[in-house]
Amino acid sequence: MKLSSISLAAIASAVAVDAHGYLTIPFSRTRLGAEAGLDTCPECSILEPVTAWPNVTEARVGRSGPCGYNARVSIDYNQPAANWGNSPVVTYKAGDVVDVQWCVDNNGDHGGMFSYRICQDQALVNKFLTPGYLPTEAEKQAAEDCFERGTLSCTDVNGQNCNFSPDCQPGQACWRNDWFTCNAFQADNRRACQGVDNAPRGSCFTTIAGGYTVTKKIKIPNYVSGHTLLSFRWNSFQTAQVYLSCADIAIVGSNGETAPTTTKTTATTLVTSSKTADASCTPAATVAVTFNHKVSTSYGESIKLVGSISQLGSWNPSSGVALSAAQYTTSNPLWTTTVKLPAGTKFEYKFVKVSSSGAATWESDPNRLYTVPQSCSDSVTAASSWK
Ligand SMILES: [Cu+2]
Repeated sequence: MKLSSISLAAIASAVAVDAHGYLTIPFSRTRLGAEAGLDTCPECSILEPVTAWPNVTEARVGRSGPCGYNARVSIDYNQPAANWGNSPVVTYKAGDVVDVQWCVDNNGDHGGMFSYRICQDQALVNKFLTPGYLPTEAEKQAAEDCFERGTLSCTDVNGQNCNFSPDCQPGQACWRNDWFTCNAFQADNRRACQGVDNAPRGSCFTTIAGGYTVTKKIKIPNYVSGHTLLSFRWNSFQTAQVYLSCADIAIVGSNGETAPTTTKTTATTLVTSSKTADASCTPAATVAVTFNHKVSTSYGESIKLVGSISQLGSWNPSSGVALSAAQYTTSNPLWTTTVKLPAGTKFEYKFVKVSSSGAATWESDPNRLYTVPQSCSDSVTAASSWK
């Protein structure tokens, strides 16, 4: 039928152009870039064109590295910046099984397989933790090879379903279950990657057509580091694309022990901030969390931070934390405040615009989520823009 063939062609071309996905939990550098208003398409950090299927490890990472390069906005996430990479966003315990999540856009659910990886060579990883240093392509590939060796196998988690994608046939390179699998992208009743959770559209943030969460469990390896990286890699089934992103994490030993100073290597000479690289310090009990929020306001309006914990008013705007407009300019409409919170505190929050008459306008759903990092640093910045 002519009409349906036209609409199918339109859908196919839309899918080929639009996409895609990125790591959201733990908070990836890409997510932080989006929340800072710097990355206008966090799902668009794409390595292309490359062989993505069926040999999922064949492609060289090139400029993308293990943390991703977003050509749309010219951001290289392999290098720390003001809003990401300076301290861990979460502390895990060796041997723990934890939830991790990525977000796939409705227009770019290409199916395929994905993996979570930790490189246990701290000297290689330190190249990606050094403010002002951009790793070379050789360093990016060396780290990527290390991350592939450090693949956190799906089957390491007891009881987790590690079924193969129905698109992989015995004898194909993709017939493996250390990686995680999406459902077949052609499946009409339970689509590809979004079929993993069957969560509603908009359950996570993408800019193109609304995102769907994809949640799995990983087992944290027996490796201790005050600051390292969790890298996410998704190989598309449908397009010649690979998606890479990474999150800054810390890992303590199963009894809470931190890394001995001997794990420091010559690469730490590149590190200019001892705060972010020193794995031997004492974890901070209280962390000063600075919220930098960009939102344009009119004269008389103010911004409050309101959330699920008592320090943030227990969802009551009149008890929320007022932000300061001391640094506000028309070109950089920055509202800011710093709140001291116990390390490890988890909460939900939103920003609220309060008019001169006292009327409150809340940000749109979903609520923002935050976990105060448990790390050596006693201060951290959370950047965001009004949504
Ligand atoms: Cu895509």
